[in-house]
Amino acid sequence: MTITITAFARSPDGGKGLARDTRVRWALEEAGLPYEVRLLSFAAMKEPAHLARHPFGQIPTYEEGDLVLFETGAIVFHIAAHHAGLLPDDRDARARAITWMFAALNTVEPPILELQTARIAEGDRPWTRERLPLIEERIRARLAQLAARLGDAAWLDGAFSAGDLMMVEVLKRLKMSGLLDDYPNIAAYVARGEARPAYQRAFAAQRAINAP
Ligand code: GTB
Repeated sequence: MTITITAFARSPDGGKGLARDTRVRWALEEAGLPYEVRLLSFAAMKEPAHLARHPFGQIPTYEEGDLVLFETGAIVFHIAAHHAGLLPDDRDARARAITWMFAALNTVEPPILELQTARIAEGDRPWTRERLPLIEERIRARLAQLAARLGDAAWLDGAFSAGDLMMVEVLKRLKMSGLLDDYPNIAAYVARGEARPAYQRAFAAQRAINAP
């Protein structure tokens, strides 16, 4: 069955792979699944045809026959649950890998998104100067905890999993901030994820559309 995802017709990041279609492309590449992409302008994302796929008018979405999904956590989990390569077979190891997916989205990503909002959307507000160090401190606290858990392991829990895919996707947004510099094992973890051939294919595919 054909899989179709949606993505920005032109991502504001100019092909740096920061928009969330990259994590879905990466999961599809890890699973060895071909897919098509429907490119959308910002205006088209708010039109009824797309709102029927995504109630919040965002990308990415995922279509497979009659199934339509939104939310990258749900999409990556669906891919991982039905295809080999992203979740272990062992019941307990599988549950732990899923836990890391939730940890990435619910515990690590929120302060990183706050930083982006403060810098970009609220950068000209008078409170931003005082707020930024507070947000950075919350991010550092999470990075320190994650660095302690990761130690010198290659991945978070044994073999590479959808938990690592999601964690690397969330962390890579910090690369430009310099915040990863104090956590060399996390920086190496992100680089390890990005070096995977499946990630490279996903990155190249979005870059082919978005690079200026
Ligand atoms: N929780 C949802 C998920 O995980 O699927 C969040 C989806 C989401 O935020 N989608 C964004 C979107 O559609 C694109 S990824 N935004 C348009 C809108 O809400 O109207 C966020 C994003 C956008 C651009 C960059 N960038 O250029 O650097 C990075 C990340």
